[in-house]
Amino acid sequence: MKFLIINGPNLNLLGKREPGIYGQNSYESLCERLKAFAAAHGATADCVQSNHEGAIIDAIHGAEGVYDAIIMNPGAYTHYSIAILDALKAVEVPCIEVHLSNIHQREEFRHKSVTAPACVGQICGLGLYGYEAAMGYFLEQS
Ligand code: CA2
Repeated sequence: MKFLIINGPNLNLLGKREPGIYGQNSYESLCERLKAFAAAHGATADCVQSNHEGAIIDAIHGAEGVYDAIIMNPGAYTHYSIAILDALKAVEVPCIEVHLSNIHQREEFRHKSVTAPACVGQICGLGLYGYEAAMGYFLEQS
């Protein structure tokens, strides 16, 4: 299986700020870990991070016919990007939404995901493991 891992705004700062919420691992180590997990299961994972909504939409469009599944943490776009919701609906590549933190234990405005309805499912609160759990789900389905 070929996975595309998309991380949205500010996730490039992982490990540099707010370690109490997002953990101590850097974005680079997250990608290394996910690539290693994929390889250990006979799969591949490409990682993309952007602070720009349009670039995320382009990555989703570009996944069609190239990747078997998307695993995406849309960051704060989760809570208001109808454009990302529409992009997910426009492609046939299945997506699981992942959040490092438990968005339901946080501010009210983080409880709602506008993008999750276009996803197979949503995993939150499990830190980096959430991305591996998402890959594990797709691997088991294949
Ligand atoms: O819990 C998650 O994974 C979030 O998607 C992270 C987003 C937040 O807006 C969502 O509500 C939940 C924020 C990502 C910010 O990432 C940072 C990482 C390190 C330091 C500062 C920000």
